[in-house]
Order: sequence, then structure tokens, then C-alpha cells
Amino acid sequence: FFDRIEAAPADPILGLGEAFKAETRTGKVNLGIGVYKNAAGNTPIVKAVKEAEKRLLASETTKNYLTIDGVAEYNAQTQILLFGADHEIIANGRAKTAQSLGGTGALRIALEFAKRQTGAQTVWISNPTWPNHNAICKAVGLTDKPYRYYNPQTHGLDWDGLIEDLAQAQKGDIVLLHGCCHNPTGIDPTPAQWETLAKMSAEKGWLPLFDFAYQGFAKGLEEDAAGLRLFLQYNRELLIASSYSKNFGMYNERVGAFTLVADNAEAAERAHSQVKGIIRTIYSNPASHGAATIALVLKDEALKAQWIAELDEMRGRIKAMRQKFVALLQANGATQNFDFIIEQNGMFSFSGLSPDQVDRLKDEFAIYAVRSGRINVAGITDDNIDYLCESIVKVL
Ligand code: PLP
Ligand code: TYF
Repeated sequence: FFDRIEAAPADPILGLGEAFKAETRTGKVNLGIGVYKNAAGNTPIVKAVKEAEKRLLASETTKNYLTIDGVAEYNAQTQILLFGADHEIIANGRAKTAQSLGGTGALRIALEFAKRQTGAQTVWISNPTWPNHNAICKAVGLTDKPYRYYNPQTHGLDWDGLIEDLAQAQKGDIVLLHGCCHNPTGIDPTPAQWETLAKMSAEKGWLPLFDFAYQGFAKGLEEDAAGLRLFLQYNRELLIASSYSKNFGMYNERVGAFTLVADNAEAAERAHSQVKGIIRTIYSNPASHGAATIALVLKDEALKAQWIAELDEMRGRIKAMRQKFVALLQANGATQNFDFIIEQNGMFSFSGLSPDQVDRLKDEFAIYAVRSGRINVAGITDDNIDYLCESIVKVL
């Protein structure tokens, strides 16, 4: 049966990790996959998480199945992070959340749900985007259409192109938006632009899908939800795929959540029953550990404060590295202006490096980045930044 099967292409980002692992040169630098690293170049366990895990281990009494939609407290806390504790949506029961296997799992549930239950056929996706967005659309049987997002001349948002393209979106189409820290560009709409999009969505009857994988990495937990909350002022129905992989540093625990917002509690309940039907046929019900840990952190005032402080530290370190990176490129003789890197949000920077330059960085200097020119700023440390900047200036 298997003789004629063709090999699948490697994931452009995960494949890079394999290549980096196999790299034998000393001083190699990994700016590929979007994983946070501290000043020492490690991805440690968040202290608030470690403490919660200790408590959980001591207090757990059963390994019985969870319900299909997972840890109830985790889902409730997810809504608080998304909407704010006092939001009308929570009070009126208009949102339902299902724990998912990471943000990826949440996106899959979201698109399966939209395809089966809303009649959607088309998903508008920013160009560029995280490649899995397009792949999941195809897997679900939806058509993906690109909307312009990035202007290589200004290294900023292509606002006119974005509006022109999204003006073609039809009623019932899904429009996928990055909640904050756009992957791969690091460029987010301004509050005024978010509001324009939110109004446009309501007028045209889009079904917005927010991919929220970096809450807390742009400006702060609350600030980063501003775009989503603006949309909710104008749109009664909306989908959200949350991921806690980055902001809790729990990459391998697969912690995410799918949330749907409906016009009223009764509609939300019915829609959620269909979501549970989807989950049942994929993995029946989720794993407990990661979600129970996060619920414990978010429920405990002191642990939550500690987590927020650690998240602030991650964000602060990345911002500091952006500053230093730009200053050192200039100091090493780069003639281009790289100030735009300082303004970008989150882990990623669209550096403007060409595929050829990225290839040269790998071949000549053992520096790994995504061929699009995306670099993971969180991979920059005081130990590698001099070598990195010298090498980049050599390939410019
Ligand atoms: N969405 C975006 C934009 C991402 O960058 C990622 C990264 O991993 C995800 C979703 C998925 O996250 P997870 O690892 O939780 O599946
Ligand atoms: O974009 C990134 O680097 C992260 C991590 O298939 C990632 O979002 C990359 C590729 C992938 C899954 C996660």
C-alpha cells in the first residue's frame, strides 16, 4: 500500500529546528522557531507554573476523564483573559469555551465548526501569515484567500491594500485576524484601524476569527486584547483560538482554547454542543495537566501576579533586544535604517533580509532564520548579538 506514497514537504519553520539540531558548528544561532529564550539562551519553566504543578501533584486525587470541553475553571479563566472579568458577554453567558490541544487545535476546531455549522466556504488570511493557517483551511476543506498585509517599502502595514482586499470578502466569509503580535511581521493595526475593521466586519457580515497566540507579548495582557474587545463592541458573533504555549511557556503541554461568542446564551449553548461533537470525533476529550496548572495559576491571586511579572519580564527582554539589535547593526556599519524593528510587537521581526541573505547566514555563519526574513528576536542574547550583527552586516 505504501510504495507509491510521496514524501510530504517539511514544515518551513519546524523543519528549520531539525536542521539546527543537526548543525555541528560552534557558535550556531537559532532565530527560527518562535520559542522564547531568556538572557542565558534557555527556555525555562515559568516559576508560577512550576509552583502550581507542585500543588497540583500534591492535591490531585484522580485521573478520571475530563469532560469533552475540558477543565471548567480553565475555560472560565480564558474568558476573563479575553474579555475582562466584568464583560457583559460573560455575565450574559454569550461565550462558550472548549479547552483545546494548543492554539493549533483551537484553530482546527474553529474552522471545522465554521465549515460544518455556519456554511462558510472562504477564509481570508493575511499575506504573509503563519503557514499553518492555510494548511488547516485546506485540511478542513475551506478555500483560503489572501489579503494584503505587509508593505516591504515602508516595513509597515499595507493598510490600503488590506482594506481593498477585504472589501471583497462576502457575507459569511471568515476573516482571520492575529489578535496581536502578528506572525511573522510583528506589525499590528493601530486602535483606530482595529475600529475601522470592526465596523467593516459588522457592516459586511463577516465571521471574524481571532488567532490569539501572543497575549501579553506586545504591550500587556489587557492592552493586547484591545483589538478583540473593539470587535466585540460591533460584532455579536465571533470565534477565538487562544494559545498559552508562549505566554505560559507551556509549549509541550498543548494548552489552548476555542471560544465562540454568540448573540445570546441559548445560541451559544447550541453552537457549543456542536463543538463538542467535533471534539468527540477527533480526540474525545483533552488532557488535564497543562490546563489544570494554568487554571490554578489564574485562580490564585499571588500566582497570577507572579506569572504576569514573569510575562512582563519576557516582553521587556525582547524589547530591550530589539533596541540593542538595531543599535549594533548600525554600529557595525549597516547603511539601511532598521528602526522599524523597534516598533514591531512580539517575538518576531520581519527583518527585510532576502531569502538569499538568509541562506548565506546559514551557510557561512551557522545562523538560522526563516527564509522569509523572519527572525525570532527572543533568540537573541547578549552572548550572540555581536556575532549576529557582524554577520548580518556582512550579508547585507
Ligand atoms: N497561531 C500563531 C500565529 C502561532 O504563531 C502559533 C505558534 O505556535 C499558534 C497559533 C499555535 O500555537 P500552539 O503551539 O499553541 O499550537
Ligand atoms: O511560528 C512559529 O515559529 C511558532 C511555532 O508548525 C510553530 O508559531 C511553528 C510551526 C509550526 C508550529 C509551531
